[in-house]
Amino acid sequence: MALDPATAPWWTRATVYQVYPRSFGDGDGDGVGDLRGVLAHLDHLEALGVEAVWLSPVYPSPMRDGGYDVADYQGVDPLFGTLADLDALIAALHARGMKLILDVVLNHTSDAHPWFQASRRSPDDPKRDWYWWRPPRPGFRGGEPGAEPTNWRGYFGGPAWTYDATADAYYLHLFDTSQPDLNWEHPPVRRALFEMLRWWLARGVDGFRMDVINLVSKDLPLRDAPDRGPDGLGNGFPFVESGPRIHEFLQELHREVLGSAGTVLLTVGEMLGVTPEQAVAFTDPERREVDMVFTFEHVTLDQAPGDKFDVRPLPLPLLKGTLARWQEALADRGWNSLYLGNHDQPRAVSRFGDDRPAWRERSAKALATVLHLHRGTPFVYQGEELGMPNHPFASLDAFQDVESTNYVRFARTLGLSDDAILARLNAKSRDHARTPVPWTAAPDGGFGSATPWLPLHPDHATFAADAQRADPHSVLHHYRRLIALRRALPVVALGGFRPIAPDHERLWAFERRLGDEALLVVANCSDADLPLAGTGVTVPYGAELLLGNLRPEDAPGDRGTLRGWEARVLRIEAGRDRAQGEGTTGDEPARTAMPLVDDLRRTVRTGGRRFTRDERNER
Ligand code: TEU
Repeated sequence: MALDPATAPWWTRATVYQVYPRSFGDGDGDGVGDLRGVLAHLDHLEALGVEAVWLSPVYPSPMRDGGYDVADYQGVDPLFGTLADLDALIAALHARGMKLILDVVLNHTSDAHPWFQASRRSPDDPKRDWYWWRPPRPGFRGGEPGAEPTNWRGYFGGPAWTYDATADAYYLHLFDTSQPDLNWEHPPVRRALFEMLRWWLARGVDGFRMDVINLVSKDLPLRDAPDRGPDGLGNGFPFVESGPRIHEFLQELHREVLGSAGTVLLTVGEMLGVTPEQAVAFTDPERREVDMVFTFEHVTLDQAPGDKFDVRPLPLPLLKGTLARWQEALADRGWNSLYLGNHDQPRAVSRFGDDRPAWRERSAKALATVLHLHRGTPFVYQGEELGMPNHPFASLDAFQDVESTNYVRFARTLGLSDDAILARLNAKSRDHARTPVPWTAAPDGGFGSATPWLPLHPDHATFAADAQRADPHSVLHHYRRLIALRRALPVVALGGFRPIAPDHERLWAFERRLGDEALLVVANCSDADLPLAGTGVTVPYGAELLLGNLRPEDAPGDRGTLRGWEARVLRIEAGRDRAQGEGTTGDEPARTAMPLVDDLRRTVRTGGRRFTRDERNER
């Protein structure tokens, strides 16, 4: 897309930080993070340089699914504080030049929501059609095994239908039994949701992260899936992912809601099973749907089909090739989001890097370097900027997440031993992302509660935020530099992307180019030295190191060799890069730890218009 740095929306050069409030900071010492805990750490976010905060749900909720089971869309659960606290957070973020992206769950509510309570009461209730009610399968009685109206499996395992005795009917829930799906076919549902979204805009939120938004259009009539898995259930996902009316619904939402905002919002739709080609249609600005989508493709590569906990090795060419395909598909129209972790995924450094003590810090920086030098809007998940690893859970009863506890039951029916199940959950449970953020080395990690709802990492002192703040070579400062680089350099935000050496098993390399500005990014995704000669990477004479990830005390490789998990961002001068032979390493400094990005005025000498902080889009 020929995006002009002068007019491109603010989010093309912004980085978004995700706060999962249960685990960020505990303001009242009850063991669960809250809004006052978020307010207490705004210095951290401002120093990091993120432009927006995506806040996971804080609505009143029975908390069967961490608050993604919403009982009231227009309030705050007492566990997290009050609506006044949320208003205060919005105001405090704005005062610091940051924005708030609200997480909205529009596909389903909690079964405790008054809409569902009314709906289940009787077939004549005005809210009856707000959800998906169906009679038992013909020939079966309600509640009998096999009586479900379709054979679908839910995303958390088990049948996607539950019999409700009060209603004397089944309701559809693609997630937990306590999360009934809303019926978007029924116009009053959409009207109510859109009115609610306008209410939040009027309260000052700057955008929406839309939970599983591409599930809201179901392929009708609801019917059985052809296949059946070992649990006897069928795969109904193809009937609900990006269904027939999804584009119509999103365009209606855009028309009815987003147009009423006074500023340029950020909207990101979380989309299951979406292809890059579909993503173009969702994010092409001319179609007015969403600004970007969260794809799951790159976070489902390390698993057996249909079972995220059945972990498979992930060859580097598959991972980088997947990201490269998304870069290419959305190069001319649409926009990518970029992420390696969130509250549903294991910790990025444990999954894609190397979390052994010798490599944790450097591999976390290498992964961040690679991701943040792609084209798109990066999302940093809380703790990722500290290089937080997975939690070493010791037993199955230590897990709290509904997806994990359901999986324990399912895996036992497959005959897996408890040890095998524990190994799977220790690789993939959503709880890894949900342990408290360590702010200090104190026993409570500075989180604010003696006994937090999930335990602190036993090694939390080694990656606590305060020590990293004091250490210019920490993972934290590396993230800060990456975020600053995107904001300063149009080639990072908007430049074209070209993969290099796509089949190399250890080297992640690519080029970015905008006009006569070009960057070369190289990262060694292994713990062994990696000579560049023969890899296809050409580092031209005059290449200038913008950012590396070694510490000053680390032994540097020679110019043509990357040390274990070393990553470099090099600026190459226009016209020089193609002229040199392979393996040339030119003037590139051997020592790569210098944080040159700290003084961009010095390092960015030639051409290339720079972004300035004031370039906000107002409409
Ligand atoms: O996630 C969508 C979703 O499908 C994830 O649950 C994902 O499939 C799974 O975690 C990967 O194993 C969203 C929210 O991010 C998640 O927290 C909610 O549980 C879910 O929707 C239901 O609202």
